[in-house]
Formats: sequence, C-alpha cells, structure tokens
Amino acid sequence: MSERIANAQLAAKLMSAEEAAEFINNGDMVGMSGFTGAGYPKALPTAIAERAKNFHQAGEDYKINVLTGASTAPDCDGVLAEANAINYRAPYQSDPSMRKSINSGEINYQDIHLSHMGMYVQQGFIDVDVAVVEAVRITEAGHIVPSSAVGNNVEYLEAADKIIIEVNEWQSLDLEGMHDIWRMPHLPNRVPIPITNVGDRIGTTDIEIDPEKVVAVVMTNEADRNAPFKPADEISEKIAGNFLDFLEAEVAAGRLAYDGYIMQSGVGNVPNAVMAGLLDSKFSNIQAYTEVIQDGMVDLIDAGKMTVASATSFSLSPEYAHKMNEDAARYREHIVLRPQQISNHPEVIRRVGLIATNGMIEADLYGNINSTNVSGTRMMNGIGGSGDFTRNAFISSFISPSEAKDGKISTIVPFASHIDHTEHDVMVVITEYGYADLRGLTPRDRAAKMISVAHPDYRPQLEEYYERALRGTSVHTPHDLGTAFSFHLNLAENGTMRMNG
Ligand code: 0RQ
Repeated sequence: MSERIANAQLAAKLMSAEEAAEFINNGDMVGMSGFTGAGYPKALPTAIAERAKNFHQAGEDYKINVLTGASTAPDCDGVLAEANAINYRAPYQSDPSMRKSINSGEINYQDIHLSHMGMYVQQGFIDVDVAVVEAVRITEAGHIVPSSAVGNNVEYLEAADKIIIEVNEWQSLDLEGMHDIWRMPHLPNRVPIPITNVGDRIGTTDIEIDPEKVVAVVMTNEADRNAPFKPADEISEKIAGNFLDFLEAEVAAGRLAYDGYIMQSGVGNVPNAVMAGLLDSKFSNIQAYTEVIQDGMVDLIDAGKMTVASATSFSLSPEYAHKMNEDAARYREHIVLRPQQISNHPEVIRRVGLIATNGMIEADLYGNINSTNVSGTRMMNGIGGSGDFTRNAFISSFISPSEAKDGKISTIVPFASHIDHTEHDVMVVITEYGYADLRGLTPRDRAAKMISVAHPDYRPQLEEYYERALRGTSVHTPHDLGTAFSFHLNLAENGTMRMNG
C-alpha cells in the first residue's frame, strides 16, 4: 500500500495495463475520464488498441464504444481511432485521426451537449459496461480522488459493471480538495442544485464507488496532453479588443459592473487574447463559471483579478500545467472542479448570470451559428458545451475571425450550412471588424449588423444576396434559397466562396 493507493482491497487489484485491457470485450460501452486533453486514461487506450490489432490480425471482430467527458488526446482517441478499435463515440472529440474516421464513416459519432451526457447514462439511455477513470489517488476508504478533470466520472463509475482505475503519479496530490463532487439525484427525486455563487462548494472532494466492481488498478506516470497555445496574432488581438469594447459598452449602459463580471470562455487563441486584455482592464473580482481552466485564467488569478473559477477540467499549456502541479495547494483556494453535469448545468448557468463566449465555424445573416460541420457536412469537433452556455447565458456571444483558410472562406455567410445555435439564442457576434449586437433586433435589422462585421472582401456579395432575398414574397427572414448555398458550393468547386446570382 502507498500514499497513492491507500486501500488494501484495491491495492490487491494492481496489474499491468495489458492485463487490465483483457476485461474489455468486443462491443463494450466504455465510459472514460478525460476532458479537453486532461484527466484521460494514459495506459488503457494503448493497451486496448493493441488488443484490437491482435484480434483484427486473427481475423476476429473487436471494436468498443467510447464515452468520455469531452476531447482527450492522441494517446487516447488517436491510438484507438488508428487501430480501428472504435464503433461508437460520444459526446465530443477533437482528434485529427478520429475526425478523419468519423468523416469517412468508420466511426459512428454522436455529438451531444456536454451537460446531457451524464444524464443519458444516469437515466439509462445508454448502458455502460466498463468505467476507465484516472485518479490522483485512492483513499483509505477506497474512494477515488479524480485528477485534472472530473467530466462524467461520477455517472460512469455508478453505471458501470466493471471499474478500472488508473492512478497517475504525474498528477499532483495537492489536487485533492479542489474537486466538488455533487450527485444529481435520479428522477423523479431531482432537487435544485444548491449553487448560488460561482465558488460554492456543495459536495465531497472524492468519489465514493462500489469497491466490488473494481477489476483492475493500473499505475501510470504520464503528463496530460497540454498543447501549447500559439502566440496571439494581430487578428486575435483585434477580436479581443472588440470584445472588451463590447464589455465596456455594457458597463456604460448599466447592464454590467466592473466588479464581478462572470465569464464562460471557449478555448483557443482568441479567448486567451481576451483574457490577456482583461489583465490590463478596469474589470476586477472577475469570476469564471465555465468548463475549462485555461492559462489566461491562471494569469488572472495570479494577478488578483480573478477571485474564483469553477469548471470541470483544465486545458493548460505544458508550462502552466507544471505551474498547477507545483502550486495546486494555493490554486485550490480559487478553483473548483465539478462534474460536467454541474459545470454546464442550464439551471446554474442561468442563475449566476454569465457572459458566454465561444468560437464558431460560421454565422449567417440572421445570427444562426454553425459550430460543428464545415460546409454542412464535415464534422470538426462537436458542439461541446457551447450549447449549454449559449442557450442559458445572461449574454451569449461568439467570437471568430471574419475569414478562414487564408481568406478563401467567409465566416459570415447567407445561410449557415448547419445550425447548432439558432438566432433565438445568439445575442452578439464579434469579429476583427467589430461587434454585431443582435439583441432586440428583427431578422432584417440583424442582416445589416452581421454584414458590418464580415470581411470587406465579402460584404458586397452578402449585400447583393440580401437585396435579392428582399425581392421575395415573404420578407420576415429574407432568403433566396436558390442561391443561399452557392457560397459553399462554389467553395467546393472553385476553392473560394463566391455568390451565384
Ligand atoms: O483550421 O486548425 O486547420 O487552421 O477551423 O478555427 O479560427 O482557430 O477557431 O479554434 O475557436 O475553432 C468552431 C472549431 C472554432 C471551435 C471551432 C477552421 C480554421 C482552423 C479552427 P486549422 P479557429 P477555434 C467551449 C465550448 C465547438 C465547441 C465549443 C469549436 C480551425 O470553437 O470546436 O464551443 N467549437 N465548446 O481554419 C472551414 C470555416 C471555418 C474553418 C474555422 N468557416 N470553414 N474551416 N475553420 N472556420 C468550451 C471548450 O472549448 C472546452
């Protein structure tokens, strides 16, 4: 027994990843830990991939179904996709190999709101055979202290017939105390979630499990994925500047105070540039009720600008992950990691009154947003938590460059080729050309605002489309369906967006 495995019954289950993988059979539904490259199992996925290859070489079927919190890493989603070991995957991924297999039809992918996944399992929409969960340690009582992500661990551990625990020595023991585990009672016994303030702690710091279900414990010592961020470029900085102008205008209008702004933020360069901008702004006592803790939030905490951040996971660069490991005891005074059903819960999101800020693939003239499918059909990542936050925010916003792929693509289009967030949920769209505040505007008034944030190269074509659409017989939401998708069709044929007309 050790500090990492302090329970004798579970210490007796220690074995190699290869031995543990033998508990996972063809066709099993496997619920894994892991969210945005943090807290995913580091050893089992490779062992399962090897097992799949051995079965395939022997001419036998072997594919599993994989649920996680959200995206994982090349040594989880990547190795499993490359070994052709996955039949069904949910609720979110962002791995290049897996994306390829999803788009070629080899992997069946269900793109689910992140707040719904745990509920799907809890309510029996999906049965889980095996839970594979990374832990910082196993306590004396046999409970699991989760690592850098909580995700859907609670629901998968409860539903699974078998449990495999990976204890990762790379993860700091000082993460213990950062988690807040609260179990959503099953229907019909649901109760209000007792969170009124972002930092409220309402549960326990570890997850109680049925020790009889544990079939294997595996030791690892591997870092999380931790992709470094690209340095902010000129366009990200302009978008961040426009976002901050929008916040300032909200303060001027009396709808927001400099003290106590509550953010939700997607991950990436633009959100990081926004956070860098907040460091030098008049905003203070900032809070985050979000899904992932990013570098920019750590900087805001260090600068005394952010008092508390609630999330379900980290998504840090290697440098910041190291910093978190070194100083987790201090950071846990400011950070709460919750199950994703709670970090993304509509009830709490609406109550705390946050400003949601997410990325997009494209937006149309009326503010419908495509977050997932390039040209309506090629899956990028998935909706993630963007729907949970957008639908329920105090203010919902999307931030994006006005063009993609070196200007061949306009991210403002006549008609979104796939819609994840409807015009009814979207309040503000921000590009490097400014912000389109769509609140209180009818579709016709929205079109002018949306064209104003499009790239100047594309504005004439968008105006032409809108003028033609206005000549139709129904002009509440003007469209000319015959040419609506010619932007996308010409991109496929000619490599750049052009409007037919
Ligand atoms: O491609 O990587 O090959 O250069 O998409 O685009 O502009 O860097 O922006 O990283 O924010 O991604 C919607 C995908 C945007 C993301 C999406 C190409 C572009 C580039 C990335 P390259 P950017 P982002 C938040 C809640 C759903 C999940 C979510 C996302 C790549 O924000 O997955 O919000 N959102 N979760 O070139 C073709 C277009 C394109 C396009 C961009 N119109 N057509 N390609 N790209 N627009 C919480 C968390 O995140 C955890």
